[in-house]
Amino acid sequence: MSATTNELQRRELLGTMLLIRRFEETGERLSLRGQIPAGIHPASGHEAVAVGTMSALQASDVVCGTHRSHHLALARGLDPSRTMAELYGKAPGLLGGRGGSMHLADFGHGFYGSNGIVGAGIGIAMGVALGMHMRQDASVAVGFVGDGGMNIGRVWEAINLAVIWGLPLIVLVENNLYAVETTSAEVTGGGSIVDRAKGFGIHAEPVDGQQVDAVHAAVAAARERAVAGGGPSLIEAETYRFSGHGSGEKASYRTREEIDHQRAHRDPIALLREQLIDDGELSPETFDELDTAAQARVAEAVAFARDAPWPDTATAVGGVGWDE
Ligand SMILES: Cc1ncc(C[n+]2csc(CCOP(=O)(O)OP(=O)(O)O)c2C)c(N)n1
Ligand SMILES: [Mg+2]
Repeated sequence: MSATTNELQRRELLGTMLLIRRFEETGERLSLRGQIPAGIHPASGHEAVAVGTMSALQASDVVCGTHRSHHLALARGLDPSRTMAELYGKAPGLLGGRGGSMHLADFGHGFYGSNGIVGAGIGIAMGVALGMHMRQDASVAVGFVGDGGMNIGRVWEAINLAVIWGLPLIVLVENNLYAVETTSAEVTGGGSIVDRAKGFGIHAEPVDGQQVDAVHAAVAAARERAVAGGGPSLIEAETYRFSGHGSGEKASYRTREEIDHQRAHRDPIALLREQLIDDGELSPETFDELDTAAQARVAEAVAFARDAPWPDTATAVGGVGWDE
């Protein structure tokens, strides 16, 4: 994969970003109606980070997510119907309906899971990268983490090990400015995640997380460096979540004006749409067709999940494959 995306690719990336947006909007609605049992952490607004990253990876690479990972799963190519079925807790879900939103995984697609423990994905990705290093695989492990997760001690332990062992690890920070209701700028000592990372000796750089091309280029370069033996990288992608921390949140920690401003000027889908139209690579009609296709795919996923059977209660104790 090249460091820049071509015309066809960029339309495909836009289609996947629309799929994510429609999936998240629908998921939030269904969660509020109680059809998806439990809340979810929607990632509307984070689409360019997910799609820009995954488009720069190879099939042999491994991705570890966070508690907010539907966008990562879909961008990695996991089946939308089985992903939605997992949110519903139904048997054909990715993990047999036993995990739910925070436990999406598909090892066959190199997706080692979303994770309810903040920061845990970096330790898992570091371990995967160690395995790749020992086997001399030309692959990388990407661990996603939020700005809040960058204040977790074990994240830095994992980064330190990756640096001293020269592991093919990419730490992808989705800095959406908040950790639940906490403003990240107020709790980030030193003021900069990238500067803190440099102190650990890891190659670190910021990227505009709302520009899919910029994310793709940064990850492609980090990947190239890692497989050439250049060690780990940290990429801090500035993004924004348009929804609350979880579905149904009544937010008092940020203003309506801020959200409206972000939606008007920093929507990654609108930015890519504009760019492609300006470059003569997309017409408004083609955009609408991509959007209609995304909505139809999500409707199909919802129907699949709604009509699917529940997991067999006889296998509930100990889980699938449990040996008495
Ligand atoms: C170890 C741990 N501490 C606290 C929590 C509770 N918690 C869940 S999400 C979250 C905020 C995470 O913020 P950030 O890393 O910025 O990710 P974002 O939600 O913004 O995507 C917290 C504190 C948790 N799940 N795990
Ligand atoms: Mg955050």
